[in-house]
Amino acid sequence: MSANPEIHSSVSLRSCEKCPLHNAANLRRLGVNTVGFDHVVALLGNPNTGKSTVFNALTGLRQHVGNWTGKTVARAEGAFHHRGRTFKLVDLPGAYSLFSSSHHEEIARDFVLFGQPDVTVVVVDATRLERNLVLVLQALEITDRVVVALNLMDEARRHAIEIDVRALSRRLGIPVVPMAARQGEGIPDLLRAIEEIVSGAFVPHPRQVNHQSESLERALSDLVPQIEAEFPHLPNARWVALRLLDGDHSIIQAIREGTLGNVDQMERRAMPSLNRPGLIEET
Ligand SMILES: Nc1nc2c(ncn2[C@@H]2O[C@H](COP(=O)(O)OP(=O)(O)OP(=O)(O)O)[C@@H](O)[C@H]2O)c(=O)[nH]1
Ligand SMILES: [Mg+2]
Repeated sequence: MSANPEIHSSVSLRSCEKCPLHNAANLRRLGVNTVGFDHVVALLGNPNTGKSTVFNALTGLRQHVGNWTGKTVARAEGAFHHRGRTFKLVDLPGAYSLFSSSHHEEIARDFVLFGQPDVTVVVVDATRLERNLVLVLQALEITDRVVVALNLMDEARRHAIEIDVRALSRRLGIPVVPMAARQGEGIPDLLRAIEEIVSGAFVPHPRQVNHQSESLERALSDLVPQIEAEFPHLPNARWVALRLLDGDHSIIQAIREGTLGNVDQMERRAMPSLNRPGLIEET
């Protein structure tokens, strides 16, 4: 066990002397105790990229992990403490896109859009970078405060896939942290990147895809003020307007029902049979 009392005050790590997470000094895993949190961090990503593995490493909880897609079906919440700040960490179901609308993808999208996370960590499969970057760029349309957790680097190395992490970070304008979460590799760097964003030490200047046309901009300038008037607390009315113009049924329905922006109500509608909590247990 660790000489550092900070690591083990709440939930113990098994055989931790050998793992790199042992070196994540100042990490205190708080399990399900999210009381009095200072910041919210969301874990977004394609299915099966290691989101729940990261979640478990940081909170000490045991979200379901396995090598097939679609294991996490609803939002799961836990907490950790790092260098004077308490974070609520939210594990989300896997999503290929924030535009498509399987129920699981809706839950992930609604949380990133309306849950107002202080940082959204997009967990990316380093062996499928190109496909995974679609979601990163979509997340950047909703929020600037994104960190890419470039996970499964051990697999990438095994397949001799080389990634210029610095260039990727520069091109995206956000931190990119190489990781092998199952082995605990990169966890301290991920914590540092999250801290730099919430403290303002790093201000992301994300690359955004400009795909708007003049007619679309006109439609948006008509629609956005109406949405803002009706839902004054929405964090990103422009994105909602884009979804409406695209005919997104779940957003249209949420507006009709008056639930737009309420993540709990929207999640219950996406998954009526949902019975939370019950997905996680402490180690
Ligand atoms: N080799 C390797 N495997 C990993 C790593 N991180 C996670 N895994 C494995 O990848 C599989 C998927 O991990 P999960 O944490 O369940 O992935 P997820 O993104 O939560 O999956 P969904 O909830 O289904 O979207 C599991 O078998 C993990 O043990 C890593 O860095 N390297
Ligand atoms: Mg999961």
